Amino acid sequence: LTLEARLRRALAEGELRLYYQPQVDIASGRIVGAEALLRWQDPDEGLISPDRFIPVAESSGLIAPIGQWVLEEACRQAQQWLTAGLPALTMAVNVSPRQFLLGDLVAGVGQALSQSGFPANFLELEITESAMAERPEQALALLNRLGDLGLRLAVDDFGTGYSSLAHIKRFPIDVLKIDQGFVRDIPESADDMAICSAIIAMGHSMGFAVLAEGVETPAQLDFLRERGCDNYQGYLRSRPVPPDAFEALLRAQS
Ligand code: G
Ligand code: G
Ligand code: MN
Ligand code: NA
Repeated sequence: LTLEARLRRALAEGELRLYYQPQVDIASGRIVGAEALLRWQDPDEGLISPDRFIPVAESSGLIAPIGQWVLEEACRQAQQWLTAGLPALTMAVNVSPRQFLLGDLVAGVGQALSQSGFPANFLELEITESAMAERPEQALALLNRLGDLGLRLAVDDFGTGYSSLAHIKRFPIDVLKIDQGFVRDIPESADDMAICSAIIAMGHSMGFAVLAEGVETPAQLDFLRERGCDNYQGYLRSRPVPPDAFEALLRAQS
């Protein structure tokens, strides 16, 4: 069986899972959000990383039903935590470049929100800057329609793609996510520290919140706090974990 055929079966047989990684408010240390990260629990191979199957999903068109499943499952889970009385969280969902430009994303998001009852203003879509830059006029129209639904928009992997600040400025963006590649070598790399400082200052001056990814050490966190970065994700707080483990993290702080 090809990977594509196996992936098609995985979707039908319910072998896809969402893991969740905390998004932490740097000032208070509290978990204020979750990024949903897709996993494939294959009966033979075990857990398969999205790095292996998202490209296949994108080239085969399976990204549409898989992306829709992710949206619906993330909203369902977030609403369940809300109903259970846990503090409200932003739920961040990755949207692949192909899924972004496919066209029916607005309808799909609307459906995930209405069937779950999850409030739109707590849903955040993560879109890479390259996906936004590929067809900027189409992206602007789409981002405006998504923004009109009331949800939040984040630029994923910021600093690594081919975006122009002229576009970013016109897009209805809420959050810049600093790519983990700029965080990894702090505090050894003066260049990376300068880049992070610049992104934080520029993001704030344009009215965006800034989140740093891939934070693994207290020294990295101290640097980001000192520079006024708003939020972080990374192994320092937690790896992406299954829903029950994430819920335990939430209960431990409430
Ligand atoms: O979770 P890491 O855990 O290994 O994710 C690897 C890559 O897969 C990252 O680039 C991440 O953005 C991407 N990814 C994870 N989950 C999803 C998803 O639900 N949809 C899309 N399009 N990409 C995802
Ligand atoms: O492309 P995106 O930024 O959505 O993907 C996030 C990826 O980063 C996932 O594969 C996730 O598991 C991984 N990740 C999250 N936190 C850390 C971290 O602290 N260190 C490293 N090396 N990877 C991380
Ligand atoms: Mn992401
Ligand atoms: Na990222």
